[in-house]
Amino acid sequence: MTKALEGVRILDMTHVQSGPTCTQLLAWFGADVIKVERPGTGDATRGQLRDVPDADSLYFTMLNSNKRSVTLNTKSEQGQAIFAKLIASCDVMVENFAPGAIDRMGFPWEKIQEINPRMIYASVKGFGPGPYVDCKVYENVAQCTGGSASTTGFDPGPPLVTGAQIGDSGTGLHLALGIVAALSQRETTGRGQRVECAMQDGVLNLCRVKLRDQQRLAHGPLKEYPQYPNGTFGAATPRAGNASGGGQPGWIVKCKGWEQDPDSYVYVITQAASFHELAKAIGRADWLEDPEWNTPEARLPKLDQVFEEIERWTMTKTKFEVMDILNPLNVPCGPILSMKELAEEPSLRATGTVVEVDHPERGPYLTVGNPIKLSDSLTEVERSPLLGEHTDEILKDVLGFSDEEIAAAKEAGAV
Ligand code: CAO
Repeated sequence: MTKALEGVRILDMTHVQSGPTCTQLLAWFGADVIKVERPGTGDATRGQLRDVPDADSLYFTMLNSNKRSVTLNTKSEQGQAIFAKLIASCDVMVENFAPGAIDRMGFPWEKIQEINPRMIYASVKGFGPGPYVDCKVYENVAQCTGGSASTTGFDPGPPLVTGAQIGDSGTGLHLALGIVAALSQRETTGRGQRVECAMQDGVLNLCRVKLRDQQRLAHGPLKEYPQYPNGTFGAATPRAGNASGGGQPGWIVKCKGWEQDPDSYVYVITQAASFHELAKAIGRADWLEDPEWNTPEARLPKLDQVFEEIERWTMTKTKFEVMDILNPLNVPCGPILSMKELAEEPSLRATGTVVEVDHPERGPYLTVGNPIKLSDSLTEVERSPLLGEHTDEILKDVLGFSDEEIAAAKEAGAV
């Protein structure tokens, strides 16, 4: 079976998380991803948060599956000559260095286009053009500057960052889509182009509904927010705690065992269409006859009491029992699953969303496989490469170097 991106060769100049998530996805779709790393050290994440001494960290291995690694000193003269040959031989170049780093290596966009007019040059930066364009940015900075932190957490309470890596992995996803779109356009124009994603923009895109709410504020209180009707609204979209983002009220409630297990909770949505079933299930059929409770409008100012009643019931059940009872009643709900539970979940293993791969230095490890399933381009997750594992192979097969030329490049410290 072929793969969707078979025949596409990626010059992967990415490091840390945002760029590598993008090129890992492209590799899973069949692209030949050549990861260029600095000789000796490589991607800094190889050595960060190490759990096994002297072995590539999970930080690195979980973000660099299915890639080939070549070491190259892009600041040496010989290294730059090799880099230019790689640019000429690839379809896409992806990088997420600090602003201007590739230019400082001597490869501004104009030069890249000159070497290879079909090249698609994709970059992640913290910010787009504007006052912060030159800043270095990590995940949580992006969450804070993209609108996520100001709208996450409880009111009152400080802004909160989320565990989902919406700045890094989120922007990597955006970039991957841009690259695939540019590859498609190249089919008709024959030209490459620049693809740029700013982490601030990516986070804001994922916080789109919060900018929606900012504009709704001008027309009255946000009735689905916990601040309504007993709290106050300020000038900006407030933090909504665990309230449901849509028009259907939801909240996280405790389940049996919550005193010992920090994840013994379930999210329950009290959508109007199935409220009568929910009320009966929790032993409050009386609500259905009572005008104080039997319409969404009547319940809205008393949602805290509705969820207190639901919690009284859920605290007598495990989160999985709640699922088993409420799902057949069409009551949308979801257990709070821990990372341990997700790692052990058989259905995620069966679909390849959680995969175990073997690694020569560290042995077997778990990784998150491709969450995007194509019926005609199956993903086989392979381990990440060791530093420079494919240097000789790439110089020989991609660039046509002879053994003598490879030896000379090594001698000069270029690879
Ligand atoms: N050979 C020689 N030099 C190399 C090289 C190679 N193969 N690969 C990288 N380098 C050099 C770069 O040219 C750069 O040198 P200069 O500073 O002299 O131009 C240097 O290594 C380091 O690059 P950097 O500034 O990008 O690295 P950093 O650790 O200081 O910053 C980060 C890291 C992530 C903050 C920054 O790269 C950044 O802001 N990137 C864009 C936004 C982004 O992707 N952030 C998400 C990161 S994941 O949380």
